[in-house]
Amino acid sequence: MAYQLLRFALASRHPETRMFRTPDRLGETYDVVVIGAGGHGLAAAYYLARDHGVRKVAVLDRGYIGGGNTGRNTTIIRSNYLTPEGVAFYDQSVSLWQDLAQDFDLNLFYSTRGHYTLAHTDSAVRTMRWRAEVNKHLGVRSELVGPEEVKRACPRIDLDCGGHAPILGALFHAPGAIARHDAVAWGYGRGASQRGVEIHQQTEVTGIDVEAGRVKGVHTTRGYVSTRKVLCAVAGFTPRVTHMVGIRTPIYVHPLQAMVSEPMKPWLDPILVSGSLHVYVSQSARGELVMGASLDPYEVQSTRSTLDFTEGLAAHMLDMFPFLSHVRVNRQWAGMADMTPDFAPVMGKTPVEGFYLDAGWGTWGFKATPVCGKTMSYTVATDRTHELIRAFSLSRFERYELTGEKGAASVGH
Ligand code: PYC
Repeated sequence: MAYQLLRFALASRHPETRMFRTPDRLGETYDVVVIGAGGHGLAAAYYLARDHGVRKVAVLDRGYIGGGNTGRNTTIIRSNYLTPEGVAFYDQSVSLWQDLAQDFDLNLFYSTRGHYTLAHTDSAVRTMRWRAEVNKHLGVRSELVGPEEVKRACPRIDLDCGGHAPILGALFHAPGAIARHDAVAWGYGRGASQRGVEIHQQTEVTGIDVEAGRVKGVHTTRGYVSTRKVLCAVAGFTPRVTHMVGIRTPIYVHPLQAMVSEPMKPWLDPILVSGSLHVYVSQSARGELVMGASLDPYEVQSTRSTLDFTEGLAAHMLDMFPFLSHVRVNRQWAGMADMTPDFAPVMGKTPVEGFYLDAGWGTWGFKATPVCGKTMSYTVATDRTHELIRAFSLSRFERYELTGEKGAASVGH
């Protein structure tokens, strides 16, 4: 490694190509247009090209790759869900994650930490037990543990939480992990670009032509392209895009904020989540505490940050870790979360032929990036719904067959 680095540093011409090509012009026609160059859109484009031989694909983004929720989340990866459909889906994602760095030949800083969802009330303990049993039944490693195990894994925690919310137990999920979020978008972007996919940044979709119930083309700020298939993977912008094809969804958009502390020496190995205190936290490879809370309590399409959020989250962090009282917050930011009534995503075909949705990712989308790419590329390429996403169809809301995952959301919303 040292030799490689030295050779690279001394080379007169840098042999590394750019991560992805940026074509000058938008083409006139594509087999598939993907709206949204976040992890999900790029992953779908990557697997469309790699697994299905569909290479005439354009990925369009009004901003830059990974600039939406891919680059704004707190990077937690887990599969300890509540419904059998959710567990099977996210478990497949965790398996894909584990091979992704090798697949890309790119370091994603994937780090398995173990994930504790703390229970502060009897009813939370019951839900954790329920999740543990569903997980075990489906071969996913989860178990209910007592407070002493939480203390062993995280000696700096105050189990009493300042007397506000004593910890009664936790759901421990050994495969829980974190990863470098930008690198995931770059890895998928590079792999897709190498296979002929075009990535067009700063190219906003302004309209979608639908004739006789099927997609015909896409209007953008850089011209019109004709296509018979459009995949919408735009996180908090979903209602704006579905409006263009006349589809209604029950998705509503709330901001979700996060923040990081100044770097510290490593002291927090696992990922901790507290539903009652509305906190999730892990320590990154850089030593920063990466922290988030629940959604902002009002529907608004904005990525502004608020002091309210910082104060509220800091107070709850101090309940668990009073020794942090002198640690500074370095940055804060927000994303826009596509919330659904049952806290499960909306994926697959829609009433408009050729228009596919990868949406409703609320506060749970990053971990699903690889499996979304796999299942959506299959669905778009074959026009058949992938088995793993049947429970997430848009039509479930008409059939009143919801996939209730609220009890497995990272914090109470
Ligand atoms: O679903 O694990 C999760 C999560 C963590 C932060 C926000 N959501």
